[in-house]
Amino acid sequence: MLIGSHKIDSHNEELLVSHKNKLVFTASEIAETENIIQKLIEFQIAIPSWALGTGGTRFGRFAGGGEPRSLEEKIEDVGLLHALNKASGAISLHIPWDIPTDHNAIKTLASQHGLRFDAVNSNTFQDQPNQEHSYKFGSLQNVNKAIRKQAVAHNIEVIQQGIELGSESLTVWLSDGSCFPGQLNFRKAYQNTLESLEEIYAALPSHWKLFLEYKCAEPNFYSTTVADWGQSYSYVKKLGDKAKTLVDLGHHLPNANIEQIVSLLLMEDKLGGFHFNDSKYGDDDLTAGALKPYQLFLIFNELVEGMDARGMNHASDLGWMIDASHNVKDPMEDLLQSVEAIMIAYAQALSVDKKALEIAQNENDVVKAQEILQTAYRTDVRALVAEARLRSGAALNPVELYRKLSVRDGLFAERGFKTVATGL
Ligand code: PSV
Ligand code: MN
Repeated sequence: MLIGSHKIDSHNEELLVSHKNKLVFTASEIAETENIIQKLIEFQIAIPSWALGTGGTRFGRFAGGGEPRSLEEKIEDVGLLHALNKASGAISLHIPWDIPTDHNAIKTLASQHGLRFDAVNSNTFQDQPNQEHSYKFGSLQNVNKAIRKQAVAHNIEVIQQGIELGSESLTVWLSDGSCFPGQLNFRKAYQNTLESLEEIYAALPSHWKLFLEYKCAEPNFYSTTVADWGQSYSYVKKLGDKAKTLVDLGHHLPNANIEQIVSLLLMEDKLGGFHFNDSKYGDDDLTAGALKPYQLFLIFNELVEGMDARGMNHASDLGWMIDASHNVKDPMEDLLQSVEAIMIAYAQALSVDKKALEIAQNENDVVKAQEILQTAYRTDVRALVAEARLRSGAALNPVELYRKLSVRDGLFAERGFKTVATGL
């Protein structure tokens, strides 16, 4: 299924007058709107191949129907999202949930939709059919050398797949850890993991990065071997320049100050990328910005400040990915909402009066500092995000157009009601 540009144009025509009025008002409130719009046009967020089907919990999964049945259909779905918002121009694959059989054909299909391949993800948290050794007691940390070797070999195979597709990074997330005190010698688990990661790191092409994602708990509930940013930092620091920490917003203990973590990792040149989502209790994988949009803004405020301090390119120097899973929403609508929330937070952060903030900080003017941040947060920037879309040939209101064109009905007709996408 494709969305022709004439459909986008006629949708935009209907909304144009009202949009332009809002834009004029926004430009009267915010300085340097042109600069912000240009940055928004360049900013792309990768869609995870595992988020296009309905998510579930251990209690069940209520498939929504019309889900992609193959990697090709997942790429088509991301192509639909990108046609609607021109801000989702990349896909992140999880191996072996998505193994390309014909790399050239897959690459051609992706480029037809204007997509590139972002980080490839390895999976040593599940056993696959015909796998020799089980990961029940961990993979890279395992006390058994043969199991560690198998997990290392899998990661190297994922790198090979990524090379074929033109990816430039590998994300390693380990479920390794322990469920009970005494189960694990923490130091040995760390050392085994480090040794395994070193072998994987050695297989990286020179221009690649390795992202080491941390998570405080689940599926192990007593200890996790890469549990927090400090532990990830300790590994990536030892591995070398190409190794960086990946921050998934749902992977912290309650009330963690994620914006501070991000700021310090950037300062140390060890921030690699992001998995965006939102949460209330744990790794809830809810739509980005659905619960804590102010936190998302504060994170972007540190990102922009920290990237500018290092002269980094906002669009390309870090990996921007969504990692979410939707139990009750149409996954495509949810992803459109996540991308929108991320773009809004980024635009708000770009609009912060940084010079005034620096003066307020140097003068210990706490009230002024709060005023500056909250002015940026409370000024409606949605017209800037919409204008970036308009100029890129995307829809002024992607969710509205998705519904108006009955995209999901079209997917039901093409794929049926009983399809189930691979993933969690
Ligand atoms: C683990 O919870 C995680 O955040 C990792 O990024 C995995 O690759 C992904 O979720 C699996 O759904
Ligand atoms: Mn993640």
